Amino acid sequence: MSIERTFAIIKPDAVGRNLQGDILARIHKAGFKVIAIKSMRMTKEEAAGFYAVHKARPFFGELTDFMSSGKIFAMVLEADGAISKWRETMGATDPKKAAAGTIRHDLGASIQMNCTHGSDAPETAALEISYFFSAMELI
Ligand code: 3AN
Repeated sequence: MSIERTFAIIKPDAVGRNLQGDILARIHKAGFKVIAIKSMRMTKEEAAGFYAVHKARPFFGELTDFMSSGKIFAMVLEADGAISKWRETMGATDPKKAAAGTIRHDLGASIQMNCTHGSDAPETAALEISYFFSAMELI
């Protein structure tokens, strides 16, 4: 493994339930360094740009409505093997299928309201980080 950066979101369902403190504590406990963090509310257009790879999926409209429905925390996390490590910390997309102790298992309400997002590969991590953060915010 090598030191990597990944992109993470605390989604509107989790922020709405005031779970950001709990999730950040899990992030620190898992050994990530938070390189950058900001809270914001995406427009539907910004959410559609972020999830452009899912454009053809039947849940795209619902997903972009949800992701623009409230505040999120966008973050860049750094660790050894950060991309897979963060996906393990989050758990499977569907909270019902996620392993005990993962964020989505413990806190997620549904496949859509699953509290967090994480990049799935180095290329998507680079793209997603640059969608939300400028180089100067990542020093
Ligand atoms: P992950 O976030 O685990 O990488 P993806 O990339 O398959 O999962 O899906 C992106 C997001 O789309 C998920 N986080 C979830 O919020 C939403 N999503 C995925 N599958 C469904 C579905 N069947 N119905 C509604 N929303 C979904």
